[in-house]
Amino acid sequence: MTAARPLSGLRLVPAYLDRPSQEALLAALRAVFARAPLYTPRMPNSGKPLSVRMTNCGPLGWVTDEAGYRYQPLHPHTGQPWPAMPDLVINAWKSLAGYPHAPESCLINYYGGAAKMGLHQDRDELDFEAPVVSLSLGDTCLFRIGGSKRSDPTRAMRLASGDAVVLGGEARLAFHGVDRIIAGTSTLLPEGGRINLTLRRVTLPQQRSGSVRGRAADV
Ligand SMILES: O=C(O)CCC(=O)C(=O)O
Repeated sequence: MTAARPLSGLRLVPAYLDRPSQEALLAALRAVFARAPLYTPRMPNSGKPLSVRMTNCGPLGWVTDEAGYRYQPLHPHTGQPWPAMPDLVINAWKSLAGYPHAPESCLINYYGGAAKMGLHQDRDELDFEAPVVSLSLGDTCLFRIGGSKRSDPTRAMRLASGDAVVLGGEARLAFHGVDRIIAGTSTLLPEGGRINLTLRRVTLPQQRSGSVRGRAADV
């Protein structure tokens, strides 16, 4: 088996958030969930439900359903704008992204004990100069990352509560996913499971539009 080679632009920051910051972020996210409830997203075309539940905060939210992957300003079930990003989220982007413009989307995934996410690339954004910044809360997961081709060798990393990951440079278009959640590894979420936040710039800095169709959905 070929070993995965190191990826430039992949940065793991263990314990980026200490426990009090994790608790503060969780409280802010509970307020987001009250206004923009977690829902079950569906796969393009087939409509098959994903195993994660999702919501968003920030001006644009990433959604998927039978019509495809896309960013949009409204929650698909409530029809309301996504709530603002909590300050802790914006501060994480400022300190980790190394990118001069604000994030436009914070996708929030909730993984119950059996949830996972298949290998995929994040390519529904127009600006690949901006990294994707990820924050993890709750149970540890086994995160898998490979290269820019689906067939590239992959490696697994454990992401624990409070860890941050930056996918920039060569790693920006790396295939990645979540193999599984390791139950009972954190006491942060009383209900168990894991919350992951991914912060993204969606548009090119000089432009902004109401809805950005995903490249994957456009081909
Ligand atoms: O949960 C994670 O760590 C990864 C999430 C992810 O890949 C995504 O939302 O695109």
